[in-house]
Amino acid sequence: MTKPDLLMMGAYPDRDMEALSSAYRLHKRWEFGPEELSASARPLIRAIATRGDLGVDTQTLEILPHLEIIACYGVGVDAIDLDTARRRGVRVTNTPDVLNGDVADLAIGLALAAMRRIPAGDAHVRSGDWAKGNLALTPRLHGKKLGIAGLGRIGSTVARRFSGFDMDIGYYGRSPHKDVPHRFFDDLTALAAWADLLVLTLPGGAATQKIVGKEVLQALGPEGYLVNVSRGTTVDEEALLQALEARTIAGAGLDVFWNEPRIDPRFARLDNVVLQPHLGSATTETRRAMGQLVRDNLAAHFAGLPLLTPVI
Ligand code: 8YV
Repeated sequence: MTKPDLLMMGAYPDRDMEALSSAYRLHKRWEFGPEELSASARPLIRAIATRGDLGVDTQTLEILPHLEIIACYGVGVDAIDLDTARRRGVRVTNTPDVLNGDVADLAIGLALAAMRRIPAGDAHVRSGDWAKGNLALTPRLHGKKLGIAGLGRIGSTVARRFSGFDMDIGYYGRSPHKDVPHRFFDDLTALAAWADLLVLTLPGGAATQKIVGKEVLQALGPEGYLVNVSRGTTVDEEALLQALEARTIAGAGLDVFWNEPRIDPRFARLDNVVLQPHLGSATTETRRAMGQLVRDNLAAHFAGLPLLTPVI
């Protein structure tokens, strides 16, 4: 059987590249721009493999007349033009659940690092400044009020992780979840005003764009901390930078930004923010599971079997 033609929007780990190249005829986008996809290759492409940070734009969708499926290496599909895919009858899959634990772990790490100032403590020891004196005391994390914006799969895992910190937990979402012992807020500003620590686990996309702006940050207040492990687009970044510079909020732990990886240089000049390069799911175990799920969804599609994790 001839190998189906697969357009890869970005590289995957070697393990996945080897497995995919044995089952598909690969067209690697990073070796040419979309407009350069040869006229002869375009009608051959039946599938796309992409990543959460890359997605698939409308122009690419429109030049592939026989596209059947897009498999996303990531849970977030906000960078994929789902409306055009749906209109074209193109299926889309993602990699949910396999990364919940790692993203939640990083949320804990960013909260502790920002509130207990772990990077500053590490630098204080490495520089030898410890011999000159101790760092200032910090606020504690345990026993404080945790607000979670978006109690989905990742948000629920975050709640479970933090429940070991004896924290009151409240959450914001479109509607309350049944059988959840946490306090529901239908207003994000009200949640921020109540919380000491606000963790963002919202999906990206137009519906949540800049949902955390000046008002929410002012409500979080000068002793409040923000952790973002969702998408940079959920935050009005100018408002956040001003809030950090002016100490309108106490600090933040950020794994996602606008314009990754070339983020606003003002972040690097701040000592009350901990920065990570979008590492939420970046563990060997999780990336291996994500790659396997991408391959299993593609294999199911070409075998005419039900998709494992369909989005549309
Ligand atoms: C990326 C993510 O997919 O799952 C997501 O939505 O953002 C990440 O897991 C990953 O960084 C690979 O690009």
